[in-house]
Amino acid sequence: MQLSCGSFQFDLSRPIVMGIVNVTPDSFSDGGLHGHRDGAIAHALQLINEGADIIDIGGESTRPGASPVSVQEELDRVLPVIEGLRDSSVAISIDTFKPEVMIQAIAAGVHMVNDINALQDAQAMKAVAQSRVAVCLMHKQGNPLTMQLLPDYTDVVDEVSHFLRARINAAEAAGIERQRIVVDPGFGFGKTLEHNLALLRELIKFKELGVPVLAGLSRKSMLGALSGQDAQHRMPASIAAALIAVQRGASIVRVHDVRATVDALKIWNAISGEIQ
Ligand code: 9MG
Repeated sequence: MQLSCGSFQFDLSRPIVMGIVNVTPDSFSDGGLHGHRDGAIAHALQLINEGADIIDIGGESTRPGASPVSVQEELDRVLPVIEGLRDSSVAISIDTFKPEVMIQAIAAGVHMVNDINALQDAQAMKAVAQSRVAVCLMHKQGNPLTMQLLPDYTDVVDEVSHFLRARINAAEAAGIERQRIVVDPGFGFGKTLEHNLALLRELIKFKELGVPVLAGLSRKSMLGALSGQDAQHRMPASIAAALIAVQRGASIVRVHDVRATVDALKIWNAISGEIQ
């Protein structure tokens, strides 16, 4: 399977790693004028050095209960980081659901849009359709402020799959070629632990959608619930989850701990054939 990502072309016969860079006030600031920018760029360069294939830059937290930020605030956070990484050797992804942020990030040179809203906003769809960037269409139920209050599904795998198929069809109808599309079941986005486990157990079913599958499990609360560890101590659980996802068909894993994930995948690659 191939992924066309702006000027990058990924051959997904082996899983690839997307490293997470959150540009939020609590992430990198040392109190200085350029604390966010410099800290985020340094962190991204470290993740590239550790083997990340894609860097996902986000300026607004999407954790359950997170407060929204304005378009201008998000742009002020992410654009300087995108500009600082423009000449790096890897693909840059913008993690946003705001059309205006997508438009400016694409103009600044990103290769991918990671939209937790799956391009349901018409302006977001248009922004991606008019470009050459790849897009990750993610499923969520509700919005980050309220989504964990009462997640409800009859058959979570079936419903998420149905939603993602409809979003692929809408994206193709808008002019986004299939080779530019990735789907993601959205672990933790309006899902209970049981929903998340069902999605991971049956992840292989999402391969039927015919586009690469991205899995984001890194440090998530479902791993805390299972391991009893707080977010800072969830690396072993995150590596296990990434390996299970890859074994069940994920082509891209979105992670905080790039070096450890890359090492684990080297072992997986050594004993596996191509992804089925
Ligand atoms: C922004 N973000 C946080 N978690 C995520 C996940 O699981 N997938 C994607 N695509 N984006 C995520």
